[in-house]
Formats: sequence, structure tokens, C-alpha cells
Amino acid sequence: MSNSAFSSPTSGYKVALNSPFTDQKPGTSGLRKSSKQFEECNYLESFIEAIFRTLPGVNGGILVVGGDGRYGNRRAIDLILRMGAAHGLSKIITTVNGILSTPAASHLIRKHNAIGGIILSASHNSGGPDGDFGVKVNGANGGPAPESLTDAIYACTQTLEEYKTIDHPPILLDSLGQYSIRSMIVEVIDGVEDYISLMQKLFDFDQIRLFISDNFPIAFDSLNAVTGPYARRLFEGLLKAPLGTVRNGIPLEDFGGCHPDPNLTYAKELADLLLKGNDYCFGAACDGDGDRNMILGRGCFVNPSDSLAVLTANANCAPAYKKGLSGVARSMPTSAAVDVVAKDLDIACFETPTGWKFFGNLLDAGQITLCGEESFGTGSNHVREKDGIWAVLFWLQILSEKKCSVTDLMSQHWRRYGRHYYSRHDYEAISSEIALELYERLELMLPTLLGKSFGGSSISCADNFSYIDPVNASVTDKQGLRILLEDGSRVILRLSGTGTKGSTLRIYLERYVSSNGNLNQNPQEALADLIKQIDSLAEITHRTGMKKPTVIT
Ligand code: VG1
Ligand code: CO
Repeated sequence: MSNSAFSSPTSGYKVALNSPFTDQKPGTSGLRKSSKQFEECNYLESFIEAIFRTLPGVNGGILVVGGDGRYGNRRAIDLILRMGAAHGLSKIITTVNGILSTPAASHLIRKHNAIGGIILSASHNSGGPDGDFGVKVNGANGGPAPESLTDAIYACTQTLEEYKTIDHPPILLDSLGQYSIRSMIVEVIDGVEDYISLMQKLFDFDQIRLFISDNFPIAFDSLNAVTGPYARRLFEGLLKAPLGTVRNGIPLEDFGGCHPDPNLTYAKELADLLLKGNDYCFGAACDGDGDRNMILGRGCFVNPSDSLAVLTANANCAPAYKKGLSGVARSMPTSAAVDVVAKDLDIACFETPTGWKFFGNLLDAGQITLCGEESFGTGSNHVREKDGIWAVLFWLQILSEKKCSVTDLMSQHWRRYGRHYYSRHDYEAISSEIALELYERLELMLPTLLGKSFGGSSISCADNFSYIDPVNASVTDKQGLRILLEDGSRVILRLSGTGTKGSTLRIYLERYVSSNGNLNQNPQEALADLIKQIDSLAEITHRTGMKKPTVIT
């Protein structure tokens, strides 16, 4: 009898990896859909089968598997364990309760020389039976699978007729343990421990502990998602912050009904504590899978693009980056705040398409040390994913070295480098047809825009962003419509690749004011001209029927 039973009710069944926009790649390297979709017969199985047929080194290889604890996590792990055994993996490393943040997974893949990892998360999307589920695929470097791999996985799903699995009772994930399914070892480890040791190597915990114990109360919101167990051990354990510092610290299957997206809209409770109250000096939140971060000071919200610039300018405050940075990178829609700092430090600064996978080659080649995206993502070469808690610790390290408040640090920064007023306006769940029409109409107009006046300046460049990877020269085009102005301002339009309902249109707005200009405006006011102009040019209100964006960050 063969070791593996074939199930073959999948005939004719196909899964779609791409978003409804065939020319827009998902910002994530995997599949993100509603939980209901994933519960359809053989849907998840088909996608996992395509991964196992495509990922290099499956036969005899080690795989890391875990997730953010959302509804469907346990079922998916059980299914991957059985299918992994059927496909000849030598070992799957998974975690107690299946809890594993995206950055911690990246670290484990690298530490164990695994062939890659499967992270069960729809990141910042809501969870539960009526929310979303997702499967992220990471490669051997610990980073999101490059497009060559996700394209191959997608192609494979188009011809699948069967998948390989094994009957086996579920493995208990309640505690540490070692098991076997046929010849494959299943190791259930603590998903938090290794990550904590990595953080201890990068930062000076004694310095941070001393600083926050001296009248610098902090609040951290895990939004009922994966970072709870990490944050409690780090902030309340190692850094001795009072119990209760970590809010919503137990991962729940539906995130307690909240949207685990760390921004001013979805992390409102924390934002109110910091922006309206006086109890805390510092606040931070992370998303569902722990790779995003939001930083707040008392009465002060730190824009993620600024956050990357501040970390770059003050990197020498952290032991891990004392020796300097090899270079930095930001995604195209991220503001140019970090560019100004990089120039001052005389280090390289790269501009990549949206999505963390594009930083991978630069990190692997040692050309950059830090990188970030406007979408609340910051990271470094310590792993190959953005890392929410790492960013929070980095901020605390800088503040404890400088012994100042977040507001002071920001004003010092702008007084030195000037300020990039920045905002992103998201129009969510619009009909895909309308979104595509709007986008294609503007794209067609681009060549006619050169030299035209726009928001108090004139248009110096209008194109659809195309990227040549500096490491392997691969080309990625159609990454977003850019309108660049003479005075350095920019307006960018993209269609999201991670939304699951209709289409999400993102408008990115940026205006630079030099160090002797007005540095204390409200960003929405500073950007008002650009907001008005892009609305009339792209007919956003008119075509979507939406008077204002769903989310403003
Ligand atoms: C969004 C963000 C992008 C980020 C991606 C994945 O993509 O804009 O910067 O890399 O989400 O983030 P999009 O295509 O919807 O704009 V997460 O926290 O999944 O890993
Ligand atoms: Co995420």
C-alpha cells in the first residue's frame, strides 16, 4: 500500500491567486480571501498542494508553519501537517497554539535553514467566520515569496486535479512536543522565545527599562491579535512595564470583532489615549500578524514615512546599528523623508514597488540595512519581513538615548531636514469596474499632463512606476500612477492588491516644506490643494459616489 492517499474531488476546481486587477499584483505573497471562501470544499487544500508542488526543496526539507491565531488557523495547520507528510517533508516546525507572528516566522526560517514557511494570516484584515483568512508563502531567505514563485504557484493551481494527503488524527498544539506523521517529524516549539532572544541581541534592554521606569508610561495595543504573547513577555516581563501596559493581549479568533489594523481609524482606543489623554508618554500598536506598527507620542501621531526617516537618522542609538547603515530603501508611495536623511548620511537610498518582497534582494545582497513602507511597515536586515515590535523597541531605544518625548524628537527632526507632509486616502470596497475605469482613464491622461499646473505647482513627470531590481535586473512595471510636481510634491494612485471586497483605491499625497517653512500645519490642511486637484482630475467623488475616503492615514 502506498504511504499517501490521493483525494481527487478537485477536478476542475481552480483557485485564483491574483486580485481582480490582472495588472496589479497582490501586496502580499500568497492568497487572501474571505474565511467563507477558504471553507469551500478543497479550496485551501488546492492552494497548499500548489505550494508543495512548486516550492523548491520540499522532499526532505524543513518547513516553518504558524499563524496569527485567527479563525481557521488550527484547521489549516492540521491540514498542512498531513499534506506536508504526504509530500515528503522531513520536518515541520510549528508553535504552541499555532501562534507565530510574521517576523518571528521569518526568523525561524532563517535560524533552522528551512526551505521556507507558511504563515496563516490575512494580516491587517478582520478575522472570524465572517472575516478574512490568508496563506502567506515565504522562501528560504525568510522573506515573502518573490513574484517568480507566486506566479508559478498560481500557474500550478490552474491545472490541479488532485492533491496528496494522509489520514492522521490532529496533533495537539497545546504544549511543547515532538511527534511524527509517518516519516515526518512535527516539532511544536514556543513561537515567542527565539524572537525575544533576537530582540535582546539588537537592543539595550537595560537602557530602555531604566528610561520607561522613570515616569515614561507606555501603552501597547495588540488589538487581540498575534503580538499579545510577544508584547507581554517583552514589555511587561523583560522591560518591567506595569501589568496592563499591553492591552487586548490575548489572541482571539475574531480579534474581538475589531479590525487589527494599527492606524488612527482602527486603533482608535489607543489613539484617543495618547492624543486626547495625559496618562501615557508613548503608545504603539501592531497588526494581525505583527509586522506593522503605529507609533504615537503624547498628542503626537508619527507618520510611518517619518518613522523610517527618524529610525535612519538615529540608528546609531541602537547597539545593532551602531556601526552605521549600508543603505536604506522605501516603497515608491512612501514619502521621501528618508531620502533626505540618506543623502545627509551619504548612504544609498532605493525606491521599490509596494510590497515587502521587493526589499528581499537588497537585504540579501547587503545593500540596505533598514527599509520601510508608508503602510505602517518598518524593518531591517535582522529578518526578511517588516517587524512591528522591533520598530517599537527601536523607537523606545532612541527615546531612551535622547531622553526626550516623541513630539520633541519629531520637531527636532523637521527642523533639521524639513517636513514631508503626507497622507494616504483609501476608498474601500468600491466596485471593481468603477475602480478600474477610473484608474485606466487617468493612466491614459498621463502623457497630456506634463507642464500643467497642479496644486500650486506644475507637473514635471507623470507615469506608471516601473522598477528594475538593482540586484538581478528583473523588471516590475505598472506599479502605480505617479504625478510628480516641480516643487517636489507627489500624488500617487494605486489599486490595492490585498483587499477582499471589491476594489480599494489608494491616493498617496505628499508635500515638502523646508526646515525654515511652516512645520506645524495639520497634514490634511497642508495637502488640501493636492487633495482637491486630484479629486477633480481623477473624478474620484464623481465616479465612486463617495464624498470622503473610508480611511485617512
Ligand atoms: C498593502 C500595503 C503594502 C503592504 C501590503 C501587505 O498592500 O499598501 O504596503 O506591503 O499591504 O501588508 P496593498 O496592495 O493593499 O496596497 V501586510 O501587513 O499583509 O503583510
Ligand atoms: Co501584516
